[in-house]
Amino acid sequence: MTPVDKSVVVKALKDMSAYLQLKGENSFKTRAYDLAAERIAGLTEDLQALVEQKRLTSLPNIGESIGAKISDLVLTGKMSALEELKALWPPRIMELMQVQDLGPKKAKALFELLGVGSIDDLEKACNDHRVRDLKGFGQKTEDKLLAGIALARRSMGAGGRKSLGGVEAQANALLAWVKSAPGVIRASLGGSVRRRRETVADVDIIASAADPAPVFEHFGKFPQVAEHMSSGESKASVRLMITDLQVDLRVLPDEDFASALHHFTGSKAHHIRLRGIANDKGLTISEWGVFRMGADPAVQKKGTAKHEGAQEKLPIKDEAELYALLGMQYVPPELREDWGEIEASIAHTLPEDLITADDICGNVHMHTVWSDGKDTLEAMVRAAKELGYKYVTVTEHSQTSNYAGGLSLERLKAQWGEIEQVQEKFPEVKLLKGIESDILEDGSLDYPDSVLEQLDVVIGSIHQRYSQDEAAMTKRVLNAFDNPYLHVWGHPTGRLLLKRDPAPMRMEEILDKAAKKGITIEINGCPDRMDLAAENVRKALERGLKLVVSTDAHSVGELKSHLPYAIASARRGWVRKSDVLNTRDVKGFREGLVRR
Ligand code: DGT
Ligand code: CA
Ligand code: ZN
Repeated sequence: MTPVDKSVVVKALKDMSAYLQLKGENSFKTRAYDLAAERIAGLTEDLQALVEQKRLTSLPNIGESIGAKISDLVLTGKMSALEELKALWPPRIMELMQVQDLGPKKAKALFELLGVGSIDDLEKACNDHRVRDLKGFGQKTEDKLLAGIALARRSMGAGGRKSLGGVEAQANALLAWVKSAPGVIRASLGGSVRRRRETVADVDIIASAADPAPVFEHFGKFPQVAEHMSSGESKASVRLMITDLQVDLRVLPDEDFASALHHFTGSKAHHIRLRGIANDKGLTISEWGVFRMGADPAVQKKGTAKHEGAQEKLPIKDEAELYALLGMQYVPPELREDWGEIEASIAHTLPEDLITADDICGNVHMHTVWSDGKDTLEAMVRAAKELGYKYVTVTEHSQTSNYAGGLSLERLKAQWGEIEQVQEKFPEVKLLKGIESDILEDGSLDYPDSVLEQLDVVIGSIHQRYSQDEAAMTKRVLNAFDNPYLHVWGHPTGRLLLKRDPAPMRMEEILDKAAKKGITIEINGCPDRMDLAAENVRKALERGLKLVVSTDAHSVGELKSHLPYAIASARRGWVRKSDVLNTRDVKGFREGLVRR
């Protein structure tokens, strides 16, 4: 049995809470599931082991009943209680909860009185003015709901995309499952997941085996499969429970694996360009492999069709060979977007030293229990040491972020005492005193200069008043860059993937000023942020700006788990090791932070 990923358990518990709310259960009961979800999310022990050793209920907030449901999911791949609850409602009922001002009570009423079971139904009911006559609704509510629907549609993402961070664990679990299928020789993720786009529509897996049938059979038995959507000779698709993730599996003979992996990694835009280049060299590239076209022009014309007859199929052992055949430098998957990589690859000028996680030697941007982090400073530093970090920057929230436990001046200074103590315990990890200071509405930072001056690392971030227009937001950031103590611009656009758009701002102008002032730009690895986005990272590099690749860790687990998302954005933005300050030793890192 493949272990069920923790994130799936967390989602299942949250769904339990939501469906119980819909049913009208009391808040005491539903809250218990939310608390349990939080507990599992923050778990550092192995969940599978806890279940097998029947130790779940030793955790705070996990009682007998919830514990049994978690065990059910972990051991069988599905949570029967949740599936039973879900069966009582139309499949898309939970969409309604995405609409602002629409809680479980109203959703229930809308379903029971009007048969509304999805956002589409709701929109229709509002447009037909059927909602306003319901008790407790009215015309105003109807208008508000329509506005809320538009917003919800946007936040649910165009075409139901999901965040990379939200699907990756399940995708990897399924990949491991496919690798264990009878006869599988090679298997890999493909598509946008392999290119590490921040949002993905589905998961693509490519595998090789002499006989695909047993592989598909095994694939269909993955414990979390909710629905078999389609299956053919070389492809099968399933939808997974709880996350609703769609996964396509393709199985081919091993000799076709490399070219198929390349094809199904995409992107489409990259491939369209490649096909043109191939054609010029008398080659065709397609999902069936790489072929040399026959001399006969009639055959040449057929090049993009089925490839029989006079065409010679070329053996491709790996993707590097495919690019070499085209006279091109190997293009890493993250770069395959037709964002200039084709030209650079032909000219052999793609960066050879793209940043990797192993290059990072200091952890930048973290929170502890002093603000809204879950773990103590000592626990964070111990974990940082175990992960091999040579230094950490202690950057709590500042006083304006009181909702996130932001530090008053007194508490900031009190923390310096603890930093000294922890430093003595862990001489191997250099602790740098810092802050994540709010950039206030007018662009000023949240502490007086006399305090900022005493800090090793000052990150400035926007946390409130996102609703400013482009002019005001741009001015706010430009003003912040005039502060001589600001080192790093934190999660620059404030976006939350699929939830909140980037704040409107004139990015080029802002980056120009950052370059002039020597501001460092953060690539934030929180999987809900991945901010700055790759396309803007490119713009920062064009201006010679330095970057930090940061975790924004709020717990011990996130010190490790967030880094890959920052690295993904960095690589997609063509970042080299030398562009990133926290690939340097502590001395080099500090020298890179400019005080003006
Ligand atoms: P997604 O799923 O929207 O997040 O993005 P992708 O890139 O994973 O797109 P997907 O799953 O439709 O297809 C995976 C790859 O397969 C894609 O990047 C390129 C290749 N592919 C799929 N359909 C076509 C097609 O019609 N033409 C070409 N040239 N390639 C295709
Ligand atoms: Ca895909
Ligand atoms: Zn922040």
